[in-house]
Amino acid sequence: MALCCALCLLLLCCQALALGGGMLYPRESASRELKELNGLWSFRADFSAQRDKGFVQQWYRKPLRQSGPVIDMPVPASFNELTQDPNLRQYTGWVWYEKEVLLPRSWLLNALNTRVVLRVGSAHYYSIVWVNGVQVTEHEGGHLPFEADISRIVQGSPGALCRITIALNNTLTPQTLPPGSIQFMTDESKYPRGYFVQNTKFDFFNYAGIHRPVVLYTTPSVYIDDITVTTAWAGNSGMVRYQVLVRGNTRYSLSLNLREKEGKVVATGEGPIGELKVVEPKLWWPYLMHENPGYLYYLEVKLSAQVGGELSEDVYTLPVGIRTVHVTSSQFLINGKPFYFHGVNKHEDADIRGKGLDWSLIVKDFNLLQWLGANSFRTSHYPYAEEIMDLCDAYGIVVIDECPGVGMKDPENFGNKSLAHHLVVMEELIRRDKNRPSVVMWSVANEPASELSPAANYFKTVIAHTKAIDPTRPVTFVSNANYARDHGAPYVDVICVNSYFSWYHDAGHLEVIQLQLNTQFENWYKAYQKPIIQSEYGADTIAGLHNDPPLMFSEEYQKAVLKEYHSVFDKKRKEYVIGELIWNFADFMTDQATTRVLGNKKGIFTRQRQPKAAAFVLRDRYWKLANESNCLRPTLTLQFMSGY
Ligand code: GCB
Repeated sequence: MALCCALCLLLLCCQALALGGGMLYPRESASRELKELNGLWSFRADFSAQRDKGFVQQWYRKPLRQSGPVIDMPVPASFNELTQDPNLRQYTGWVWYEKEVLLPRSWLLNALNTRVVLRVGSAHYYSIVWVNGVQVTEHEGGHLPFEADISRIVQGSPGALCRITIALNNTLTPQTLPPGSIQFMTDESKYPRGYFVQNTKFDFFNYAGIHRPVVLYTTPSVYIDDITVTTAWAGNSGMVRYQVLVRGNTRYSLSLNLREKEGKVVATGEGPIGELKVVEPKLWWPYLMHENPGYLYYLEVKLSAQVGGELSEDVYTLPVGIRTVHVTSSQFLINGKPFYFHGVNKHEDADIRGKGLDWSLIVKDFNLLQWLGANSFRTSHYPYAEEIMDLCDAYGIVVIDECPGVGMKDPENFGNKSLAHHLVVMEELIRRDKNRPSVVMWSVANEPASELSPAANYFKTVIAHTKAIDPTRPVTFVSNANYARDHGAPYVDVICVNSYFSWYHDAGHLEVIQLQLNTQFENWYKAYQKPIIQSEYGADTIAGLHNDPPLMFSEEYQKAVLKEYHSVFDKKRKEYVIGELIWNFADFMTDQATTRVLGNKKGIFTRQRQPKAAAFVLRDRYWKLANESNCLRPTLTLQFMSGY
């Protein structure tokens, strides 16, 4: 057995991400077991004036039901819209979740060689986690996973009962991502004493709760902590470069098998760093660019080590797509071929569930994307669930992966504290999604106040950091600033621009769209000679509201806006426009405001996923664009190798 030396480990640590560890998606294998903790949890919102009663009374010390009344709360889900209590809908502060779980005896008996890990897919916004009353971790930020090794606590405690308590705070500050602020209303003639509201400058409801699955999983004590792959191809050979990070011991051996979909081994490797050569590789292609999109290989990593005189093995299998991404001054190339983004912007949003993961909604949305002929989306305005990203990899849906840098409108959002946090969020996002073939570009923000002077150094730093962690993907942020005053644009690889002509400007004047859009593109291109994506455009539309000639908010008006934009896209895509992403895929909930009618209505589908007239306009267009590349119509089916 080829034992690796401490030097190799050192080398790997140097090349690993700044967070110094991995965040592999929890998968079962011959060496790993998994227990999902989804379902009903006990829940209490702390309505005390300072929201600190739970800490003062140490609610984590004993079962939550013993410190006061609890209600049932589903996980994953947002807590906001599940009860009839309007105060819980708009609650800001600490809420408490608790779940009691029985652990299998096998997890506790072989303590020397079993790690038990608690992993939260995402919880919004700040989490503190206790197991059996002992704090095991805390994490800042929604939308991204975090975990804690809880072996010592559960293995040392009598019995197999494990009580998990999570305190969660949805308060946003000028330094969080996204930012927000608490405003205290002190005029007692208008507001009760102590009255406050949470203000944000982004256009979606600040749903909170445990939004993604919580799981317990095991690994052996010497384990595969992280895998990083990058891919390339030339002629008829493909290359999968890998790095494996092992923890628990410096003496181990690693063997790797790269399998094709049917299970046949196509390349093998040994050791923590290496290259696997694939003869006649099946490349990962976007949906509608190839008759077999989203082709995935499976990298099976097997670790062997001696633990207590016995052989211990860990096995982890990572899906891998072989593809390349390049940007020129006017094109976006996937596998060397020009790729045109014809897609959507989405939200994780649904009535009742809020931002909680819901498989039925996920499947419906992918079926609608397929129906629409969309080949891509942007994860506006935060990282989406890993389960969604898995389907993008498998279906060939191309993703612009956005971090929660949204609503950064004030100078105080560009200070050192915000910057330091922004860098950590990018590290966490890349750590999670770096191996995904569907992710072709990182977006570090949406519509920040990039004309403010501190934005120059801010975005220079965030983008340089992103590229330093992942040199293989282009980086952008989405701008609505004036092209001549945008201090962040010099650092991006692709210009992404949002505009709402004849909506927020020249309301109702469809006739100015073409001229203004043309000017927008020309200005940006002359200034930067970089390819441009129209990253948002659209119009609010109340389904069922009709007016012809078109008037704002009618289905006819939404169709008309789209058609005006499309005629300019058709000219400019022959030059340097490389994509169009409609705002939005579906209607979604926002804060209450005089411009929002039970939320934002710019969806081409309603919130219940029924098409408005504009959906058919877009469908005709997207299929026309797809047919230009002469490709067959594949059906989106899961290509995962059985068992993964
Ligand atoms: C935008 C924002 C998006 C909003 C949209 C709108 O520019 O990026 O978050 O929802 O406009 O409808 O106003």
